[in-house]
Amino acid sequence: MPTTFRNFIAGRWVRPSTGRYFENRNPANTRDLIGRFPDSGAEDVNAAVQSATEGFRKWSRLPAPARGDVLKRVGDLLTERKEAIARAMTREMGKVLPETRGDVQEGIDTAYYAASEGRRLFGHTVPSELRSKWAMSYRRPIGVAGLITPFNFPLAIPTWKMFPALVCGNSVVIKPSEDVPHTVHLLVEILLEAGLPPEVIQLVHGGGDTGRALVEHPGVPVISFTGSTATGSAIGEACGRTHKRLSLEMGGKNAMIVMDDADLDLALEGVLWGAFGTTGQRCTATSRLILHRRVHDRFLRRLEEATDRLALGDGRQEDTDVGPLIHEASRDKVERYLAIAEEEGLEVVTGGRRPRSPKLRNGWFYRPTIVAGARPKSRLAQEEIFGPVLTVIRVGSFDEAVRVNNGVRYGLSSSVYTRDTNLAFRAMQELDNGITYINAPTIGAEAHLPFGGVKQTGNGHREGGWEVYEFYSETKVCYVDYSGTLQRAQIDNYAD
Ligand code: UN1
Repeated sequence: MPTTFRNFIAGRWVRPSTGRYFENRNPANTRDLIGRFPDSGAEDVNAAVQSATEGFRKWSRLPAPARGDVLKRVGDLLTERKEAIARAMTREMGKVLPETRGDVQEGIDTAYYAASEGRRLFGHTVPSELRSKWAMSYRRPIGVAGLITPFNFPLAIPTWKMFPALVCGNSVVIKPSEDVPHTVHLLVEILLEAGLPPEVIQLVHGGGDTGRALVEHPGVPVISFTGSTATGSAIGEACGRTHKRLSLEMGGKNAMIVMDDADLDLALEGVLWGAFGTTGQRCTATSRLILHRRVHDRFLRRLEEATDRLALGDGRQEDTDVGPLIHEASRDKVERYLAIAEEEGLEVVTGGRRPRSPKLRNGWFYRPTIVAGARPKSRLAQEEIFGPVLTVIRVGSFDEAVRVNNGVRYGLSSSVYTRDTNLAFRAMQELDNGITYINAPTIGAEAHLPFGGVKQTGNGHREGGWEVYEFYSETKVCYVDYSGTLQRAQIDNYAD
Protein backbone atom coordinates (compact mmCIF):
# COMPACT_ATOMS: atom_id res chain seq x y z
CA MET A 1 0.00 0.00 0.00
CA PRO A 2 1.39 3.42 -0.88
CA THR A 3 1.62 6.00 1.89
CA THR A 4 -1.37 8.28 2.15
CA PHE A 5 -0.28 11.79 3.11
CA ARG A 6 -2.33 14.43 4.90
CA ASN A 7 -2.76 18.16 5.06
CA PHE A 8 -1.38 20.11 8.00
CA ILE A 9 -4.19 22.28 9.31
CA ALA A 10 -4.79 23.81 12.75
CA GLY A 11 -1.76 22.08 14.23
CA ARG A 12 -2.64 18.54 13.08
CA TRP A 13 -2.05 16.23 10.15
CA VAL A 14 -5.57 15.76 8.81
CA ARG A 15 -7.45 14.07 5.98
CA PRO A 16 -9.11 16.27 3.36
CA SER A 17 -12.78 17.08 3.85
CA THR A 18 -13.41 15.88 0.30
CA GLY A 19 -12.15 12.36 0.99
CA ARG A 20 -10.39 12.59 -2.38
CA TYR A 21 -6.70 11.98 -3.10
CA PHE A 22 -4.38 12.26 -6.08
CA GLU A 23 -1.34 10.16 -6.91
CA ASN A 24 2.22 11.37 -6.97
CA ARG A 25 4.40 9.30 -9.32
CA ASN A 26 8.06 9.37 -10.29
CA PRO A 27 8.29 11.06 -13.71
CA ALA A 28 11.33 8.92 -14.62
CA ASN A 29 9.34 5.75 -13.98
CA THR A 30 5.62 6.15 -13.60
CA ARG A 31 5.31 2.67 -12.10
CA ASP A 32 6.94 4.09 -8.99
CA LEU A 33 4.11 5.49 -6.87
CA ILE A 34 5.43 7.88 -4.21
CA GLY A 35 2.17 8.35 -2.39
CA ARG A 36 -1.38 9.62 -2.39
CA PHE A 37 -1.95 13.25 -1.43
CA PRO A 38 -5.12 15.13 -0.44
CA ASP A 39 -7.18 16.73 -3.17
CA SER A 40 -8.48 19.39 -0.82
CA GLY A 41 -11.59 21.53 -1.14
CA ALA A 42 -12.71 24.99 -0.06
CA GLU A 43 -13.64 23.65 3.36
CA ASP A 44 -10.03 22.63 4.01
CA VAL A 45 -8.79 26.01 2.84
CA ASN A 46 -11.29 27.69 5.18
CA ALA A 47 -10.09 25.71 8.16
CA ALA A 48 -6.47 26.49 7.27
CA VAL A 49 -7.10 30.23 6.96
CA GLN A 50 -9.04 30.30 10.21
CA SER A 51 -6.21 28.65 12.10
CA ALA A 52 -3.56 30.78 10.33
CA THR A 53 -5.44 33.90 11.43
CA GLU A 54 -5.08 32.74 15.01
CA GLY A 55 -1.41 31.90 14.36
CA PHE A 56 -0.84 35.37 12.96
CA ARG A 57 -2.07 37.04 16.15
CA LYS A 58 0.59 35.33 18.25
CA TRP A 59 3.44 35.10 15.77
CA SER A 60 3.26 38.74 14.70
CA ARG A 61 3.82 39.78 18.33
CA LEU A 62 6.97 37.74 18.73
CA PRO A 63 10.02 40.01 18.23
CA ALA A 64 11.44 39.67 14.73
CA PRO A 65 14.90 38.46 15.96
CA ALA A 66 13.13 35.60 17.77
CA ARG A 67 11.25 34.74 14.58
CA GLY A 68 14.61 34.77 12.81
CA ASP A 69 16.00 32.30 15.35
CA VAL A 70 13.38 29.76 14.26
CA LEU A 71 14.53 30.20 10.67
CA LYS A 72 18.12 29.66 11.78
CA ARG A 73 17.13 26.25 13.17
CA VAL A 74 15.25 25.52 9.94
CA GLY A 75 18.48 26.21 8.03
CA ASP A 76 20.38 23.85 10.34
CA LEU A 77 17.84 21.04 9.87
CA LEU A 78 17.79 21.50 6.10
CA THR A 79 21.59 21.25 6.13
CA GLU A 80 21.44 18.03 8.15
CA ARG A 81 18.85 16.46 5.85
CA LYS A 82 20.09 17.87 2.57
CA GLU A 83 20.91 14.52 0.98
CA ALA A 84 17.69 12.78 2.02
CA ILE A 85 15.55 15.67 0.78
CA ALA A 86 17.49 15.86 -2.49
CA ARG A 87 16.87 12.16 -3.13
CA ALA A 88 13.17 12.43 -2.36
CA MET A 89 12.99 15.49 -4.59
CA THR A 90 14.66 13.81 -7.55
CA ARG A 91 12.27 10.90 -7.18
CA GLU A 92 9.19 13.10 -7.45
CA MET A 93 10.48 15.84 -9.74
CA GLY A 94 13.03 14.09 -11.96
CA LYS A 95 15.95 16.54 -12.12
CA VAL A 96 19.40 15.11 -11.42
CA LEU A 97 20.77 14.82 -7.88
CA PRO A 98 23.39 17.59 -8.14
CA GLU A 99 20.51 19.91 -9.07
CA THR A 100 18.19 18.82 -6.28
CA ARG A 101 21.08 19.24 -3.84
CA GLY A 102 21.43 22.76 -5.25
CA ASP A 103 17.71 23.27 -4.78
CA VAL A 104 18.00 22.37 -1.07
CA GLN A 105 21.09 24.60 -0.79
CA GLU A 106 19.07 27.51 -2.14
CA GLY A 107 16.56 26.84 0.67
CA ILE A 108 19.38 26.77 3.24
CA ASP A 109 20.79 30.06 1.95
CA THR A 110 17.32 31.59 2.04
CA ALA A 111 16.81 30.38 5.63
CA TYR A 112 20.03 31.92 6.92
CA TYR A 113 19.42 35.16 5.07
CA ALA A 114 15.90 35.31 6.53
CA ALA A 115 17.23 34.50 10.00
CA SER A 116 19.60 37.46 9.91
CA GLU A 117 16.95 39.72 8.38
CA GLY A 118 15.01 39.28 11.63
CA ARG A 119 17.66 41.57 13.11
CA ARG A 120 17.30 44.19 10.39
CA LEU A 121 13.85 44.76 8.84
CA PHE A 122 14.97 48.35 8.67
CA GLY A 123 12.68 51.32 8.75
CA HIS A 124 13.83 54.91 8.24
CA THR A 125 14.20 57.85 10.54
CA VAL A 126 14.26 61.10 8.59
CA PRO A 127 14.30 64.77 9.54
CA SER A 128 10.92 66.41 9.98
CA GLU A 129 10.10 69.76 8.40
CA LEU A 130 9.18 70.99 11.86
CA ARG A 131 11.13 71.57 15.05
CA SER A 132 11.01 69.09 17.95
CA LYS A 133 9.35 66.48 15.83
CA TRP A 134 10.48 63.01 14.76
CA ALA A 135 9.44 61.36 11.51
CA MET A 136 10.05 57.65 11.01
CA SER A 137 8.80 54.47 9.41
CA TYR A 138 8.86 50.83 10.41
CA ARG A 139 7.71 47.54 8.83
CA ARG A 140 4.63 45.73 10.04
CA PRO A 141 3.40 42.24 9.25
CA ILE A 142 0.30 41.98 7.06
CA GLY A 143 -1.60 38.81 7.94
CA VAL A 144 -2.11 35.38 6.35
CA ALA A 145 0.03 34.86 3.26
CA GLY A 146 -1.33 32.44 0.63
CA LEU A 147 1.51 30.81 -1.31
CA ILE A 148 1.13 28.79 -4.50
CA THR A 149 4.32 27.16 -5.72
CA PRO A 150 5.43 25.35 -8.91
CA PHE A 151 6.98 21.95 -9.57
CA ASN A 152 10.41 22.93 -10.91
CA PHE A 153 12.02 24.05 -7.63
CA PRO A 154 10.08 21.93 -5.15
CA LEU A 155 11.98 23.23 -2.11
CA ALA A 156 13.72 26.48 -3.09
CA ILE A 157 10.67 28.38 -4.35
CA PRO A 158 8.49 27.53 -1.33
CA THR A 159 11.35 28.80 0.86
CA TRP A 160 11.70 32.01 -1.18
CA LYS A 161 8.13 32.81 -0.28
CA MET A 162 7.67 31.23 3.13
CA PHE A 163 10.80 32.34 4.94
CA PRO A 164 10.56 36.09 4.27
CA ALA A 165 6.79 35.94 4.91
CA LEU A 166 7.45 34.31 8.28
CA VAL A 167 10.30 36.55 9.38
CA CYS A 168 8.14 39.57 8.60
CA GLY A 169 5.60 38.16 11.06
CA ASN A 170 2.95 36.74 8.73
CA SER A 171 1.44 33.29 8.97
CA VAL A 172 1.37 31.03 5.91
CA VAL A 173 -1.00 28.79 4.01
CA ILE A 174 0.87 26.97 1.26
CA LYS A 175 -0.51 24.99 -1.65
CA PRO A 176 2.40 23.32 -3.42
CA SER A 177 2.24 22.02 -6.98
CA GLU A 178 0.37 18.72 -7.15
CA ASP A 179 3.38 17.33 -9.06
CA VAL A 180 5.77 17.70 -6.11
CA PRO A 181 3.76 17.60 -2.87
CA HIS A 182 6.21 15.39 -0.99
CA THR A 183 9.07 17.92 -0.77
CA VAL A 184 6.90 20.57 0.91
CA HIS A 185 5.57 17.90 3.26
CA LEU A 186 9.19 17.31 4.35
CA LEU A 187 9.77 21.06 4.67
CA VAL A 188 6.73 21.54 6.91
CA GLU A 189 7.97 18.72 9.17
CA ILE A 190 11.24 20.63 9.52
CA LEU A 191 9.51 23.94 10.28
CA LEU A 192 7.57 22.30 13.08
CA GLU A 193 10.64 20.59 14.46
CA ALA A 194 12.47 23.90 14.44
CA GLY A 195 9.84 25.30 16.79
CA LEU A 196 7.50 27.22 14.52
CA PRO A 197 4.16 27.48 16.36
CA PRO A 198 1.89 25.03 14.51
CA GLU A 199 -0.89 27.49 13.61
CA VAL A 200 1.64 29.68 11.80
CA ILE A 201 2.04 27.15 8.98
CA GLN A 202 -0.76 25.36 7.14
CA LEU A 203 -0.20 22.94 4.28
CA VAL A 204 -3.14 22.30 1.96
CA HIS A 205 -2.54 19.98 -0.97
CA GLY A 206 -4.55 20.04 -4.13
CA GLY A 207 -4.86 21.30 -7.68
CA GLY A 208 -6.19 24.44 -9.35
CA ASP A 209 -9.49 24.49 -7.45
CA THR A 210 -7.69 24.40 -4.11
CA GLY A 211 -5.46 27.25 -5.29
CA ARG A 212 -8.48 29.25 -6.39
CA ALA A 213 -10.15 28.85 -2.99
CA LEU A 214 -6.99 30.20 -1.37
CA VAL A 215 -6.68 33.17 -3.75
CA GLU A 216 -10.34 34.11 -3.31
CA HIS A 217 -10.47 33.68 0.45
CA PRO A 218 -11.23 37.05 2.07
CA GLY A 219 -9.03 36.19 5.06
CA VAL A 220 -5.86 36.06 2.92
CA PRO A 221 -4.57 39.57 2.14
CA VAL A 222 -1.29 38.53 0.48
CA ILE A 223 -0.83 36.07 -2.39
CA SER A 224 2.41 34.95 -4.00
CA PHE A 225 2.35 32.77 -7.08
CA THR A 226 5.02 31.28 -9.33
CA GLY A 227 3.81 29.46 -12.42
CA SER A 228 2.31 29.93 -15.85
CA THR A 229 1.36 33.30 -17.30
CA ALA A 230 -2.21 32.12 -17.96
CA THR A 231 -2.80 31.12 -14.33
CA GLY A 232 -1.01 34.28 -13.16
CA SER A 233 -3.43 36.43 -15.18
CA ALA A 234 -6.44 34.70 -13.62
CA ILE A 235 -4.97 35.19 -10.15
CA GLY A 236 -4.22 38.82 -10.99
CA GLU A 237 -7.85 39.42 -11.93
CA ALA A 238 -9.13 37.83 -8.74
CA CYS A 239 -6.70 39.79 -6.56
CA GLY A 240 -7.45 42.99 -8.44
CA ARG A 241 -11.14 42.70 -7.56
CA THR A 242 -10.37 42.42 -3.84
CA HIS A 243 -7.27 44.66 -3.73
CA LYS A 244 -4.97 41.95 -2.48
CA ARG A 245 -1.25 42.36 -2.50
CA LEU A 246 0.06 39.99 -5.15
CA SER A 247 3.48 38.86 -6.33
CA LEU A 248 3.58 37.05 -9.67
CA GLU A 249 6.55 35.22 -11.13
CA MET A 250 5.72 33.75 -14.51
CA GLY A 251 7.12 32.94 -17.93
CA GLY A 252 10.40 33.59 -19.63
CA LYS A 253 11.89 33.31 -23.10
CA ASN A 254 15.45 33.90 -22.06
CA ALA A 255 18.20 34.39 -24.59
CA MET A 256 21.93 33.83 -24.59
CA ILE A 257 23.80 36.05 -27.05
CA VAL A 258 27.14 34.72 -28.29
CA MET A 259 29.22 37.43 -29.96
CA ASP A 260 31.99 36.77 -32.47
CA ASP A 261 34.72 37.56 -29.92
CA ALA A 262 33.33 35.19 -27.25
CA ASP A 263 35.24 32.40 -25.55
CA LEU A 264 33.39 29.66 -27.42
CA ASP A 265 34.40 26.83 -25.05
CA LEU A 266 32.91 28.76 -22.17
CA ALA A 267 29.78 29.65 -24.14
CA LEU A 268 29.33 26.01 -25.13
CA GLU A 269 29.39 24.79 -21.54
CA GLY A 270 27.10 27.64 -20.58
CA VAL A 271 24.43 26.97 -23.15
CA LEU A 272 24.32 23.22 -22.42
CA TRP A 273 23.74 23.98 -18.74
CA GLY A 274 21.33 26.85 -19.36
CA ALA A 275 19.20 25.10 -21.97
CA PHE A 276 19.12 21.50 -20.80
CA GLY A 277 19.69 21.74 -17.03
CA THR A 278 16.43 20.91 -15.21
CA THR A 279 15.36 19.51 -18.61
CA GLY A 280 14.74 23.12 -19.64
CA GLN A 281 12.03 23.46 -16.99
CA ARG A 282 13.21 26.70 -15.39
CA CYS A 283 11.67 30.12 -15.83
CA THR A 284 15.26 31.18 -16.33
CA ALA A 285 16.12 28.43 -18.86
CA THR A 286 18.09 29.45 -21.93
CA SER A 287 15.45 28.87 -24.58
CA ARG A 288 16.88 31.11 -27.33
CA LEU A 289 20.44 31.14 -28.56
CA ILE A 290 21.30 34.29 -30.51
CA LEU A 291 24.45 33.61 -32.49
CA HIS A 292 26.58 36.15 -34.29
CA ARG A 293 26.84 35.08 -37.92
CA ARG A 294 30.65 34.87 -37.80
CA VAL A 295 30.51 32.06 -35.20
CA HIS A 296 27.08 30.63 -36.07
CA ASP A 297 27.98 27.52 -38.08
CA ARG A 298 31.07 26.60 -36.09
CA PHE A 299 29.36 26.96 -32.73
CA LEU A 300 26.20 25.15 -33.79
CA ARG A 301 28.20 22.13 -35.01
CA ARG A 302 30.00 21.85 -31.68
CA LEU A 303 26.78 22.35 -29.78
CA GLU A 304 25.08 19.58 -31.73
CA GLU A 305 27.86 17.11 -30.92
CA ALA A 306 27.88 18.02 -27.23
CA THR A 307 24.08 17.82 -27.01
CA ASP A 308 24.07 14.36 -28.54
CA ARG A 309 26.40 13.18 -25.79
CA LEU A 310 23.96 14.14 -23.00
CA ALA A 311 22.70 11.01 -21.25
CA LEU A 312 19.03 10.78 -20.33
CA GLY A 313 17.93 8.76 -17.33
CA ASP A 314 16.83 8.56 -13.75
CA GLY A 315 18.27 11.62 -12.00
CA ARG A 316 19.40 9.50 -9.04
CA GLN A 317 21.95 7.71 -11.22
CA GLU A 318 25.38 9.29 -11.39
CA ASP A 319 25.80 9.09 -15.16
CA THR A 320 22.53 10.89 -15.93
CA ASP A 321 22.84 14.39 -17.38
CA VAL A 322 19.19 15.12 -18.12
CA GLY A 323 16.08 13.80 -16.34
CA PRO A 324 12.53 13.48 -17.64
CA LEU A 325 9.86 16.12 -18.10
CA ILE A 326 7.44 16.45 -15.23
CA HIS A 327 4.41 14.76 -16.80
CA GLU A 328 2.72 13.66 -19.95
CA ALA A 329 1.12 17.02 -20.71
CA SER A 330 4.57 18.66 -20.63
CA ARG A 331 5.97 16.20 -23.12
CA ASP A 332 2.87 16.59 -25.30
CA LYS A 333 3.46 20.34 -25.28
CA VAL A 334 7.09 19.89 -26.39
CA GLU A 335 5.93 17.58 -29.18
CA ARG A 336 3.34 20.12 -30.32
CA TYR A 337 6.09 22.74 -30.60
CA LEU A 338 8.23 20.39 -32.68
CA ALA A 339 5.29 19.98 -35.05
CA ILE A 340 5.04 23.78 -35.23
CA ALA A 341 8.79 23.96 -35.98
CA GLU A 342 8.22 21.69 -38.94
CA GLU A 343 5.26 23.76 -40.16
CA GLU A 344 7.38 26.91 -39.88
CA GLY A 345 10.13 25.26 -41.90
CA LEU A 346 12.77 25.40 -39.15
CA GLU A 347 15.68 23.00 -39.04
CA VAL A 348 15.72 20.37 -36.28
CA VAL A 349 19.47 20.12 -35.75
CA THR A 350 19.27 17.34 -33.19
CA GLY A 351 16.71 15.70 -30.93
CA GLY A 352 13.12 16.36 -31.87
CA ARG A 353 12.04 12.94 -30.62
CA ARG A 354 11.66 10.67 -27.61
CA PRO A 355 14.65 8.47 -26.71
CA ARG A 356 14.60 4.96 -28.12
CA SER A 357 16.02 3.09 -25.12
CA PRO A 358 13.43 0.66 -23.68
CA LYS A 359 14.81 1.52 -20.22
CA LEU A 360 13.28 4.99 -20.51
CA ARG A 361 9.90 3.79 -21.74
CA ASN A 362 8.12 4.41 -18.44
CA GLY A 363 9.23 8.02 -17.98
CA TRP A 364 8.38 11.34 -19.65
CA PHE A 365 11.70 11.61 -21.45
CA TYR A 366 12.48 13.70 -24.50
CA ARG A 367 15.83 14.14 -26.28
CA PRO A 368 17.52 17.54 -25.79
CA THR A 369 16.57 19.38 -28.96
CA ILE A 370 18.05 22.19 -31.04
CA VAL A 371 15.97 24.00 -33.64
CA ALA A 372 17.86 26.39 -35.92
CA GLY A 373 17.02 28.86 -38.67
CA ALA A 374 14.36 30.59 -36.59
CA ARG A 375 13.23 34.11 -37.30
CA PRO A 376 12.81 36.34 -34.26
CA LYS A 377 9.01 36.14 -34.71
CA SER A 378 8.84 32.33 -35.12
CA ARG A 379 6.56 30.83 -32.51
CA LEU A 380 9.47 28.77 -31.23
CA ALA A 381 11.38 32.00 -30.67
CA GLN A 382 8.46 33.74 -28.93
CA GLU A 383 6.57 31.26 -26.77
CA GLU A 384 7.67 29.56 -23.59
CA ILE A 385 7.98 25.79 -24.12
CA PHE A 386 9.30 24.78 -20.67
CA GLY A 387 11.20 21.79 -21.96
CA PRO A 388 14.57 20.79 -23.45
CA VAL A 389 14.19 22.80 -26.66
CA LEU A 390 16.67 25.47 -27.71
CA THR A 391 15.78 27.80 -30.59
CA VAL A 392 18.69 29.30 -32.51
CA ILE A 393 18.53 32.71 -34.21
CA ARG A 394 21.32 34.12 -36.34
CA VAL A 395 22.16 37.83 -36.18
CA GLY A 396 24.66 40.16 -37.86
CA SER A 397 25.44 42.63 -35.07
CA PHE A 398 25.18 43.39 -31.37
CA ASP A 399 22.38 45.89 -32.02
CA GLU A 400 20.38 43.25 -33.85
CA ALA A 401 20.99 40.79 -30.99
CA VAL A 402 19.61 43.34 -28.51
CA ARG A 403 16.52 43.90 -30.68
CA VAL A 404 15.91 40.16 -30.91
CA ASN A 405 16.42 39.69 -27.18
CA ASN A 406 13.96 42.48 -26.39
CA GLY A 407 11.39 41.50 -29.02
CA VAL A 408 9.42 39.07 -26.83
CA ARG A 409 6.65 39.54 -24.29
CA TYR A 410 8.75 38.20 -21.42
CA GLY A 411 11.73 39.73 -19.64
CA LEU A 412 13.23 37.48 -16.97
CA SER A 413 16.90 36.87 -17.73
CA SER A 414 19.44 37.28 -20.52
CA SER A 415 23.08 36.53 -21.10
CA VAL A 416 25.91 37.77 -23.28
CA TYR A 417 29.19 36.07 -24.06
CA THR A 418 31.79 38.58 -25.18
CA ARG A 419 35.30 39.70 -24.27
CA ASP A 420 34.50 43.30 -25.10
CA THR A 421 33.95 45.25 -21.88
CA ASN A 422 32.11 48.05 -23.62
CA LEU A 423 29.63 45.62 -25.13
CA ALA A 424 29.18 43.91 -21.77
CA PHE A 425 28.20 47.20 -20.13
CA ARG A 426 25.96 48.14 -23.02
CA ALA A 427 24.23 44.76 -22.65
CA MET A 428 23.57 45.36 -18.95
CA GLN A 429 21.94 48.63 -19.90
CA GLU A 430 20.07 47.75 -23.10
CA LEU A 431 18.70 44.27 -22.48
CA ASP A 432 15.13 44.46 -21.16
CA ASN A 433 15.30 41.86 -18.42
CA GLY A 434 15.22 41.66 -14.66
CA ILE A 435 18.56 39.82 -14.68
CA THR A 436 21.50 39.94 -17.13
CA TYR A 437 24.52 37.65 -16.97
CA ILE A 438 27.86 38.41 -18.58
CA ASN A 439 29.81 35.32 -19.63
CA ALA A 440 27.45 33.01 -17.71
CA PRO A 441 24.20 31.33 -18.75
CA THR A 442 20.71 32.65 -18.03
CA ILE A 443 20.19 30.42 -14.98
CA GLY A 444 21.74 30.44 -11.54
CA ALA A 445 20.38 33.40 -9.64
CA GLU A 446 21.65 33.66 -6.06
CA ALA A 447 19.25 33.70 -3.13
CA HIS A 448 20.45 36.97 -1.61
CA LEU A 449 19.74 39.10 -4.68
CA PRO A 450 16.32 40.22 -5.92
CA PHE A 451 14.88 37.80 -8.48
CA GLY A 452 12.27 38.63 -11.08
CA GLY A 453 11.58 39.99 -14.51
CA VAL A 454 10.04 42.81 -16.50
CA LYS A 455 7.10 42.86 -18.93
CA GLN A 456 4.83 39.79 -18.87
CA THR A 457 7.19 37.84 -16.61
CA GLY A 458 5.89 39.44 -13.47
CA ASN A 459 3.97 42.30 -11.93
CA GLY A 460 6.85 44.41 -10.68
CA HIS A 461 7.71 42.59 -7.47
CA ARG A 462 10.90 40.70 -6.76
CA GLU A 463 11.57 37.56 -4.78
CA GLY A 464 14.80 36.90 -2.95
CA GLY A 465 17.30 39.39 -1.61
CA TRP A 466 16.27 42.46 0.34
CA GLU A 467 13.32 43.49 -1.80
CA VAL A 468 11.05 40.57 -0.92
CA TYR A 469 10.86 41.78 2.69
CA GLU A 470 9.04 44.85 1.49
CA PHE A 471 6.49 42.70 -0.26
CA TYR A 472 5.66 40.75 2.90
CA SER A 473 5.35 43.80 5.16
CA GLU A 474 3.53 47.10 5.26
CA THR A 475 5.21 50.43 5.82
CA LYS A 476 3.87 52.30 8.81
CA VAL A 477 4.88 55.93 9.27
CA CYS A 478 4.91 57.58 12.69
CA TYR A 479 5.32 61.26 13.62
CA VAL A 480 6.14 62.27 17.17
CA ASP A 481 5.72 65.93 17.97
CA TYR A 482 7.39 66.78 21.27
CA SER A 483 7.24 70.59 20.88
CA GLY A 484 4.16 70.95 23.08
CA THR A 485 2.62 73.32 20.53
CA LEU A 486 0.48 72.88 17.45
CA GLN A 487 2.83 72.85 14.48
CA ARG A 488 1.12 72.88 11.10
CA ALA A 489 2.95 70.96 8.37
CA GLN A 490 3.23 72.83 5.08
CA ILE A 491 1.98 76.01 6.81
CA ASP A 492 4.36 76.80 9.68
CA ASN A 493 7.75 77.25 8.25
CA TYR A 494 11.03 77.84 9.97
CA ALA A 495 13.09 78.64 6.94
CA ASP A 496 13.49 82.30 7.85
C1 UN1 B 1 12.69 29.31 -11.62
O1 UN1 B 1 12.99 28.71 -12.64
O2 UN1 B 1 11.48 29.55 -11.35
O3 UN1 B 1 18.19 31.26 -11.32
C2 UN1 B 1 13.64 29.72 -10.57
C3 UN1 B 1 17.86 30.07 -11.34
C4 UN1 B 1 17.40 29.41 -10.07
C5 UN1 B 1 15.98 29.74 -9.80
C6 UN1 B 1 15.06 29.48 -10.94
N1 UN1 B 1 18.23 29.84 -8.97
O4 UN1 B 1 17.88 29.42 -12.36
